[in-house]
Amino acid sequence: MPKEITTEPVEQVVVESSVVSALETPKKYKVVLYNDDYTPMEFVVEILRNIFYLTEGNATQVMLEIHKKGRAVCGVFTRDVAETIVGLVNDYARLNQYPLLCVLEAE
Ligand code: TYC
Repeated sequence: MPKEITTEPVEQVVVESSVVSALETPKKYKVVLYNDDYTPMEFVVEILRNIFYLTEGNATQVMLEIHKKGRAVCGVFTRDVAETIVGLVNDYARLNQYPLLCVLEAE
């Protein structure tokens, strides 16, 4: 005699709105570099290669975009990563006595 198949009622899942928001995709932040008249082009390329991990070609393109247009988005990251990058860039620029400015912007 085959066992009778019974369907268990599906447990209702109640998710509070605070839990839902915790599960949403984390916000992203743009990391932007600004042009100035004193920071050497090679220094900006070095930063774009060593901190943003751009290739030499891409780093040169982005540096020239900043030089010509005044600013450029160099990458998009989660908040923690963006804050860390901004700190590294500004600290390294100041250590070398250049006014290079790096900021983050919410997407
Ligand atoms: N304008 C700078 C120069 O001519 C080069 C430069 C590029 C500076 C990008 C900052 O974010 C920058 N030496």
